[in-house]
Amino acid sequence: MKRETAPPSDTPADADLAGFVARVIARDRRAVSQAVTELERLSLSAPALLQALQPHLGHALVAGFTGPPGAGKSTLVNAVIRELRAAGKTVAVVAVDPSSPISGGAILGDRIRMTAALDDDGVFVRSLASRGYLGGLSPAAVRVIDAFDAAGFDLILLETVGTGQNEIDVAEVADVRVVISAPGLGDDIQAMKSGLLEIADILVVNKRSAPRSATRSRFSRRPPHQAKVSRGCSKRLKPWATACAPKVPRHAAAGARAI
Ligand SMILES: Nc1nc2c(ncn2[C@@H]2O[C@H](COP(=O)(O)OP(=O)(O)OP(=O)(O)O)[C@@H](O)[C@H]2O)c(=O)[nH]1
Ligand SMILES: [Mg+2]
Repeated sequence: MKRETAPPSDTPADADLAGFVARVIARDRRAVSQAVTELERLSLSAPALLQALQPHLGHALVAGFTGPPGAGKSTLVNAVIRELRAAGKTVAVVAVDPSSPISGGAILGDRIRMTAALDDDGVFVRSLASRGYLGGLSPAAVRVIDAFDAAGFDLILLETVGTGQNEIDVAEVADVRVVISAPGLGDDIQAMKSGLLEIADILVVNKRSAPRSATRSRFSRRPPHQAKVSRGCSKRLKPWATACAPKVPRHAAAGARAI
C-alpha cells in the first residue's frame, strides 16, 4: 500500500498559508512576529510566504537612519516614533545591531533606547543581528521590511549598525535616508571625503548640547557640496514630503527637541 507522505512541518499547505497571510495583513501581532522570524531565518516556508505577501507590498514609507556608532540613531528613532504615534501613524522598526566577530552573538541594544515602543500596539520593533555582513544592514532586513509593509504599517524605520564612510547599503533600501552625525567626529576634510554624507536626504547634526556643536552649526548653515547629490526624492517619498531639498537640522535627540 502506498503511504501518503506528509508535507514537511515547516511547509504550510496552501490553505494554511492563505490564512496566515490574512492574519499578517490584519496586523495580528503573533502572526507578524512569526512571519518576521520565518523571513529572518529564511525557513523552508519563507519563499512561499514572501511570494504570498508580494501583492500586499508598497504601502509603507521606509526611512533609513544611519551614521557612526553612538551618533544617536536609536535615540532619534525613539523620538521619531513618539512624533509619528502622536500623528496617528503606525510604525515598525527594524534595528540592525552588530554581531560579535568572536562569539557571533549580538547585544541587540538598540531597542533598549526605544522606550516609546513599550505597551503600544501601533509600534513593532524587531532587532536583527548583522551577522558579520558589511554594509550597515543585515541580509534579512529587506525581507523583514516586506513583512512589515504587508502588515500595513504606515512607516518602517530602519536603523543600521554604526556605519563607516563606505557602508551605504541603506541607500538602496530606504525611501528617505537620514544620516546622523554628532559634533567632534571629524573636520571639513571628513566632510569632503563624503561617502556616507552623499546619500543623505536629511542630514542631522545631533547632540546640540555637546561642546563642539557650535562648530558643527557652521556646517549646518552651509551644507557642503555633497549634500546636493541626494537632492531628488524617490517617487514614494513625494506624497509624504512637502520639500525634498536636503535639510541639516541641528538637533538633540535625547531631549526630543526640534524633531
Ligand atoms: N548629549 C546628548 N546625548 C545624546 C543625544 N542623543 C543620544 N545621546 C546619547 O548618545 C549615546 C548613544 O546614543 P544611541 O542612540 O544609542 O546612539 P546610536 O547611534 O544608536 O548607537 P549605535 O547603535 O551603538 O551605533 C547614548 O548615551 C545617548 O543617550 C543628544 O541629543 N544629546
Ligand atoms: Mg543604535
